[in-house]
Amino acid sequence: MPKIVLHHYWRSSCSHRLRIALELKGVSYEKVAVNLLEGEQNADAFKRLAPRGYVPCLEVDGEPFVESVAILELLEDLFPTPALYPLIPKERAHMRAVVETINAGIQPLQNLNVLQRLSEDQTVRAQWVRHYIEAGLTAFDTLLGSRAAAFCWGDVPSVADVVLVPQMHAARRFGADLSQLSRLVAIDANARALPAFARAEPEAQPEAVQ
Ligand SMILES: N[C@@H](CCC(=O)N[C@@H](CS)C(=O)NCC(=O)O)C(=O)O
Repeated sequence: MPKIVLHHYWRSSCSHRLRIALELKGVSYEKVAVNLLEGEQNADAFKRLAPRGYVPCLEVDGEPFVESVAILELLEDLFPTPALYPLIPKERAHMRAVVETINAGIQPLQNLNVLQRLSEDQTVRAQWVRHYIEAGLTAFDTLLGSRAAAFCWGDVPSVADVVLVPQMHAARRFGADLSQLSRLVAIDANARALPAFARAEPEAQPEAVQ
């Protein structure tokens, strides 16, 4: 078993994705907290691991990896069971597309330094974020089509749930309107009822501020 170290922030949705995947796959790992509100992501020591100054960063036997979705694929390769991606190429491509509606279509637009550059006004920031969350999650739900059941892709958790749950957490935090997204609300609740998802929750991290 390689030595795995996760550099993360408790409320970062990209970090939350990796905690879920590591827990689902039963991988033992150490956590190093990076406090984004105190600017620790911009410290030289952290930027030597993650040059853009973003969490998460995952060290595998001392080798740093960045970009959470690339890391999810690395974890799938290193720890294939339980599988979080479909094996059928077209289904795998559809799942990657669903993942990107959040990874590329929502998360970058709610990122801390983007909001700081956008406006000092919390109301402006909230309206901006809610727009992208509601539009992106609506597309996510449509793309799931008839695959959705207890989870996004049928009856077992997949990488689609791994990215959905952190995004739903952020949606609630930013006050997005989820009234038209009852299917995603139910899937999110089903996933969070599982111990692996519960252990990965932001509020379950020791440094969480309530
Ligand atoms: N595409 C990157 C995005 C990483 C990212 O945006 N991380 C956020 C937290 S979720 C961050 O570290 N923000 C620090 C900042 O904005 O200064 C990934 O998926 O890992």
